[in-house]
Amino acid sequence: MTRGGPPVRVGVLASGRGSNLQAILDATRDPDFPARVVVVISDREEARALERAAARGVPAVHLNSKDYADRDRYDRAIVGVLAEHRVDLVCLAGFMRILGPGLVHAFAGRIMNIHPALLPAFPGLAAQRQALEYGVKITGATVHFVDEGVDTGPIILQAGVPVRPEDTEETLSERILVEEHSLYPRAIRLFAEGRLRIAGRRVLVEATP
Ligand code: DQB
Ligand code: GRF
Repeated sequence: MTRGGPPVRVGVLASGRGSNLQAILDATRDPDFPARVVVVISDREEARALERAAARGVPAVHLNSKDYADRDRYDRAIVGVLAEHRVDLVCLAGFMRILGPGLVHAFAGRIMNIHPALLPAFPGLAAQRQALEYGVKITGATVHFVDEGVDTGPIILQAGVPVRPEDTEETLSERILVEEHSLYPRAIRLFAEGRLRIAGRRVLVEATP
């Protein structure tokens, strides 16, 4: 099938392992996928995510927050790199720094994050451990738009994952990660197809035109 318009240009922000980045890169190998990763930015020089980007010939940029006087200046450096690469959509994939209002507004409605729980349950850090400690029977993964709060933005897609009695944080995280890897590319595709509409707290998924 031929597609409408040029591919959406995605910038990925990642701090660590980069398995979600890898899932996105793998999805974009399909020439029919309507988006391309054009830059990967990390706050950590040793992030595996930067190696994964470089291995695919995608520009990999390390921005050290210690080189900037405050959060706003650091965020402005991120915006600069995103703008330089003409990024349309920003995807946080294990990015461990909170985005300040300047960055959020510069890309309003065009920043996504993936969280390893069914939001609004278990926001913040160590969501899988929080779910185990609470004793829920079902947790999961959420892709949401990013707003000025932490893990509070409008929800795009969710997938449920059972908690097993024998689970540890590691086994549960692994089961959730499988869902994350299919969820994130689906959300990016919907965005790139122009099918996501934010209506207050709700994200409406429109039919294929
Ligand atoms: C995260 C949720 C929480 C943290 C990091 C990532 C966290 O508490 N880190 C320690 C503090 C680091 C710092 O001070 O920078 N999930 N930005 C906005 N909204 C979000 C989500 C994540 C990252 C940045 C969001 C985010 O929902 N504005 C990923
Ligand atoms: C994932 O569990 C994601 O939900 C969370 O951070 C982790 C990142 O893993 N935001 P990876 O770096 O994509 O492998």
